[in-house]
Amino acid sequence: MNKIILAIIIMAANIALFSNYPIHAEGNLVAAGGNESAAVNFLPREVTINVGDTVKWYNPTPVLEPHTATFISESKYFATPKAPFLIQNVKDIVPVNNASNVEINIVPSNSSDSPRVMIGDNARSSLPNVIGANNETATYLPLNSEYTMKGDEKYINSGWMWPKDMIPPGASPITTFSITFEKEGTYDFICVIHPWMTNKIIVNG
Ligand SMILES: [Cu+2]
Repeated sequence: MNKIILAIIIMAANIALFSNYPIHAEGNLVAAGGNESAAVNFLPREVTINVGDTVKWYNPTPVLEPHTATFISESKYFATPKAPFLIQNVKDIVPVNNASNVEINIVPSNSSDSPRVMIGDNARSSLPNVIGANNETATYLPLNSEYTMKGDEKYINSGWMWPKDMIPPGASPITTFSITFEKEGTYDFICVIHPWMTNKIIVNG
């Protein structure tokens, strides 16, 4: 079985603070040709495989920035990194680590029953999950999942993949995601944190 490894590359040009980092290229990775000024991208830019092959994503960037590999069938399945949640039956919300520079964002709501809204992490963005063809709710996958794609899913998300050995405190320790493709076709995917990161997998029968 063929295993393709896809990397997420941050090019040096647009990131002044980290301007000395080189392009990573390991194993069968190839650096993107053409426009090398793209700030953040998947590499290689396009992947052609056969039914039964597996593609594995990881994040080789030297900066503390997560990325996702996310397949979205309709725009309504786009998952923002953060979302507003009504606070119901919760008295106090305090940071676990008071030494950190963090504070929960609470804003007024329009609901008289739940007068407060908390801005919090959206698990549909940050954790591996799938919405199947006949579902509206998500099935959460193990961290660093190896998922077999049927091809008709509404939504498939890797969760936030961090650079290996650079997982920040409190974040889910996700560094990889794999998909085995069972059906031929062309599958576009994006990073939900940086939606301009786009790429495609072409699966031949
Ligand atoms: Cu990204």
